[in-house]
Amino acid sequence: MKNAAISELFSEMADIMEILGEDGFRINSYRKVARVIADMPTDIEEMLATGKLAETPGIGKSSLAKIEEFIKTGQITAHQELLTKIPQKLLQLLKIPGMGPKGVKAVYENLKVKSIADLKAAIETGKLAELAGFGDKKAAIIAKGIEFLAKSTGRIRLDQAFNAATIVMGFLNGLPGVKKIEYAGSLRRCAETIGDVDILVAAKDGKKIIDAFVKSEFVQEVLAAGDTKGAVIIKTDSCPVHVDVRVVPEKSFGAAFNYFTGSKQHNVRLREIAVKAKLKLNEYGLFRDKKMIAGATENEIYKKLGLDYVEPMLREDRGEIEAAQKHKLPDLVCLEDIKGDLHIHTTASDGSCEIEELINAAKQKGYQYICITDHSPFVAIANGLSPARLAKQIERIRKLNDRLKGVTVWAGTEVDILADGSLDYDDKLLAQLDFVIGSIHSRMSGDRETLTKRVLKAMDNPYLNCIGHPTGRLIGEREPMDIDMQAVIRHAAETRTAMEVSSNPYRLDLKDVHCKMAVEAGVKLVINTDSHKLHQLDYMPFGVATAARGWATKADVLNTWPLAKFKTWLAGKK
Ligand code: DGT
Ligand code: CA
Ligand code: CA
Ligand code: ZN
Repeated sequence: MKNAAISELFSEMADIMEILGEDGFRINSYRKVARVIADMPTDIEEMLATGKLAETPGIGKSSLAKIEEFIKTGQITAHQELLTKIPQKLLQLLKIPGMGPKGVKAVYENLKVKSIADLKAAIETGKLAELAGFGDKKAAIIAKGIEFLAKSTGRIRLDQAFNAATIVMGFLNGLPGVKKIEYAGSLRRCAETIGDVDILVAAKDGKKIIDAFVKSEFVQEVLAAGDTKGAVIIKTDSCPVHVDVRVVPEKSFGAAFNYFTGSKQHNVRLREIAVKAKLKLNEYGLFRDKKMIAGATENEIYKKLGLDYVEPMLREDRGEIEAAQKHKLPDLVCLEDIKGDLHIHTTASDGSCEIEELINAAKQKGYQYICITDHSPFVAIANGLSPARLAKQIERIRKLNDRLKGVTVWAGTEVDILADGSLDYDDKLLAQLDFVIGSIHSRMSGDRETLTKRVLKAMDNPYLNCIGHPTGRLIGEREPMDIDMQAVIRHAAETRTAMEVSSNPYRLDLKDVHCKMAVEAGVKLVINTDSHKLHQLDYMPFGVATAARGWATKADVLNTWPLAKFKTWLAGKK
């Protein structure tokens, strides 16, 4: 689908026009087109062919012509022309967290900044801080943003890695002689970012498979191609991805699967246990002298080492080896346990779905309940609901519920936690809701003490049920807030406040180690998607995996509970 690429071109055109100070009305219409296309669930080419694109609100004649041009030629002349009007490296400034088109325009016009290097210099000489609209604080944030950008290591998000694995596995699946295919490495462990994707194939003739793999059409660059291993960079919709493919004999598949799943630290511990038992463990099998005693499956390897089977999500050497020896591994929460999604936005604020669409989607997923949680007024850019609009929404949801079968819709909110720790609706209104998530969306760069106090104070509100995306990080884009998580978790236990695990692959917030702290403190988790679009409801497995990496069981996760039990728990706070 060319949707993403076209949407990006329109927003880039809008960015350039904004930097050049062109007509605001046109800029907005380009942004609108970008948004409409990004939200479009069907292939834009198909929409164009069937004439549906021309009827889509927000897409005028001139945009239509540009889209048509892109589909025919792979570029848009107007875009190319805009690019000639600005310095080549200027757009890179937009990648810095804290810099928008307005900021870029200001530094370009007033300080002649044409690149990130120029901007760095302007920060060092203090010129940026002197510029109207910036100041010391903002300059410091931007300096941090530049550092952050430089540090980003090329690791990719879980969703991007899964897409890449799907492409490659789909291809390998069609090759003759392939007995088994699995993904291993950090992807199988569902780590929060992925360095490269490791795929394992069981087959006799490795060379044939590697040859076919490195020649496949999605390959952009071949890094290595041997008899049993190929390493390449593949093209995907979102980014280039490094993929390693290894071919092993079927009788060693379990040993290889175990070895290449890692983590390295977990492997080291396993090998130590083997050595103590006078055995040898490597990627070919578990051996006593020269005799292989296990290797075809992971299960038999763990068993022969005297361990219970360890789920990949736990293989980080964070106590799982000891627990496996004592038969004390947790029975991890899994996707099938999830009974509802409790953080979803609708068109009332900044979501793109109607409540009715969400109900249908929830039914398809077999959920028993969902909760609608639009924003509160403080986040004006997200069209947060005024108290009156929220009251109306509550009424509407109650009416809808009367007619519903099989699934219950809760009226909720994602209310802003304001700078002083108070909530953005009054208690009287909050009291009418089924579920209240409180989140921080402003002044996120405050100091540790201020931010921690702010969260603790919010939890004291008797109507607050859950802290949403507690650290506010965006993987690869924004650092987490500096918060004393130990203190927050302790207070969550004291106030019967749950902590959210956001399944959005940019967030995964709480992260795994914080989930484990929460679980150990007896704090309940809620695994949500924070969906703004329909397809984002599918993010749930990422959150479940993150909670599982934090050793969470079904009992630790409120939205695996039956409705009545959940309600009773919630009632206990007030
Ligand atoms: P990544 O790709 O950085 O996200 O992380 P992994 O865990 O996928 O690491 P990768 O791709 O370098 O290697 C895959 C697995 O292979 C790793 O989890 C464990 C195993 N492995 C790789 N190198 C070593 C090593 O030097 N020693 C041991 N014991 N295992 C290794
Ligand atoms: Ca890897
Ligand atoms: Ca690798
Ligand atoms: Zn949200």
